[in-house]
Amino acid sequence: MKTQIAIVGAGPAGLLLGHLLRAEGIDAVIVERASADYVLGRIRAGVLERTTTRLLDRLGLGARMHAEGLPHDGFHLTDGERLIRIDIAALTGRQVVVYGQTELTRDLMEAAPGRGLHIIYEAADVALFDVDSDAPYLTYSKGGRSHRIDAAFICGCDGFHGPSRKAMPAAVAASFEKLYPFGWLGILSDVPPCNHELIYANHERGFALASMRSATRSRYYVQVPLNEKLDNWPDDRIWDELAIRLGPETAAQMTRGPALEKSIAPLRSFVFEPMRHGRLMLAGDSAHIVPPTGAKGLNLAASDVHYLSEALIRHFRHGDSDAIAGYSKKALARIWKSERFSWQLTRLMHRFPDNDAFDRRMQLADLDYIASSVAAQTVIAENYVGLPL
Ligand code: RFL
Ligand code: PHB
Repeated sequence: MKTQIAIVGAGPAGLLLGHLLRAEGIDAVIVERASADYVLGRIRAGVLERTTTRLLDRLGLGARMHAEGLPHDGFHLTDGERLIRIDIAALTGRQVVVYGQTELTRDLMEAAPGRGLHIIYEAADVALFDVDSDAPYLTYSKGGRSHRIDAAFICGCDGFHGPSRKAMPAAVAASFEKLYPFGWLGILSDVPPCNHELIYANHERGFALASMRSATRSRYYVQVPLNEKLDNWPDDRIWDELAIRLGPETAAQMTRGPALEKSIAPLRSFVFEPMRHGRLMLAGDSAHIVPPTGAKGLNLAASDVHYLSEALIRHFRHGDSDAIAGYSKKALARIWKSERFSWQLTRLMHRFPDNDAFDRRMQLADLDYIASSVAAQTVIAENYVGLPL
């Protein structure tokens, strides 16, 4: 098969990129290792910045997000005792929208056939070749046969564990990584949220987050040690721990229910540079990871593909390849600022095993300062709603 752009991975980055290219009449084919149901079964992000919602609107695919998504004017930080509201609407004039990654992914997947975006699911053994030549290609196997796709460019949107980043020669690349000594245990339950806005809590026992997917579906997280076993956390223990960490006022509003999904995700900061080599470009989690504390991962994937689609469109429309050459630098400038924000918020809100009493007092003083300073709240708000493209 021959196409203009071969995309590896049908997560948010690959799907959004495919649609943005198709909207300009550029041919794109996505190869995805998993089945559509498997991709939709992964419970992940929940908070969309305006840069992300605007992309969906531009594609004319925002109807369900506007109907079912929950616009939020603010969120809360707490030290387990008092709530500090960050009024993002008043401080920045913008909102965020709570709309699950699974819903956004479903909207993009369902619209694909009608827009000529070809997605090949269950494509095994994807391998990339000749990415530094004018004729890159990839191969995959499906149905017991091996297949080949020739393309003008290959876009690696295959997440942290995919093959695209590994196809970049080590000699031209550098990676930067920070592993955190804890993970987030997430629980999804069909109970009403405890608050109409998100609450990020720093309790002496560790971090907790109260989030949601809808007026009847809640998403909560608690910080747990790295390598913690899910078996150690029956539902009741999670609810008890949330009640302690979120504080008595919030706990009084919390409805408990059975877990629809429970999982533990490790926390990591990671950046890979550069994001382009020859005719291979990376976007989303394949090039960078942020800890989920700032809700930036999916939104960064969206801003990457915004830059990348613009560069590819300029190449095909105007024969201008400067934009492709400049893609990595442009995307990385925004990525590093989101890395910084996610890292800072993670440090502010979590209990680190080597924290001593002084470190704890520093966190509390930081929260106290934020509570009293509009300037400090503005810094948090403007990062949370998303920096300009
Ligand atoms: P994805 O979503 O990982 O998609 C990559 C796709 O590539 C496929 N793939 C392959 N395909 C073909 N061949 C191979 N060999 C392949 N290997 C992999 C995979 O099957 C998959 O379908 O990456 P993408 O598109 O870059 O999107 C990134 C986001 O998914 C991620 O950044 C966010 O989920 C992060 N994140 C959050 N982001 C936010 O913006 N706001 C949030 O509130 C938020 N909360 C979260 C999060 C991530 C979490 N976890 C579990 C990591 C909460 C959690 C708990
Ligand atoms: C979520 O609802 O899954 C969520 C919300 C905010 C975050 C991370 C995850 O910062």
